[in-house]
Amino acid sequence: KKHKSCILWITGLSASGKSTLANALECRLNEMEVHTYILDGDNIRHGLNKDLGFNPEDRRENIRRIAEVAKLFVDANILVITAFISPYREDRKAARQLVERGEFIEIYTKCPLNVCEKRDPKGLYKKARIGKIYGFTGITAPYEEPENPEIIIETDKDSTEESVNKIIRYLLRKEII
Ligand code: GGZ
Repeated sequence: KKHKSCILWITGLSASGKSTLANALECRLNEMEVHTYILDGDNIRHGLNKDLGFNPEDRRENIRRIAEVAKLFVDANILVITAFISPYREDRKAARQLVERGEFIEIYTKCPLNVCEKRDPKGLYKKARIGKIYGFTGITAPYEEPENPEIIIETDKDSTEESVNKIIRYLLRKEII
């Protein structure tokens, strides 16, 4: 079955649901015989970008390299899903400009900070609050909200299934899949 490719760029706070959404989305797309690849912290920050930390310059370089890799996947006609905080508007814009218009789909996993902080699956917010992590997004480092994302998912309100449906409908409407 033939399909086009694009970058589904998921941005949002730590514990906002980026990885959960990426994985559920990949499952559904694969059922539809769409070829996908997820870029996330596990396969990027532990490999290609293991020389990078979390200061603003390193985050910028992290996102720049990820965007370049994502572009290669688009060239290979694989629908790429990225799941990084990507806190800076300017860096997301630069990523968008690497590919053709319509090939970069920004998905904002919108979730109030207090909800993310309550979830705190890795205890990182707690560590940030007591000063054991310096420069943690949302606490002591900025997160610049997307101004015009193609899709907003309110992860404290919408179920994962409904969120996946919303994205699939978007991709069908744009005739990407
Ligand atoms: C934010 C941090 C930090 C700091 C470690 N700030 O919830 P997680 O654990 O699994 O996801 C977070 C991940 C963020 O990496 P990204 O590559 O997505 O960030 S960025 O796009 O800003 O470059 C968190 C963990 O790494 N983590 N220290 N200081 N998140």
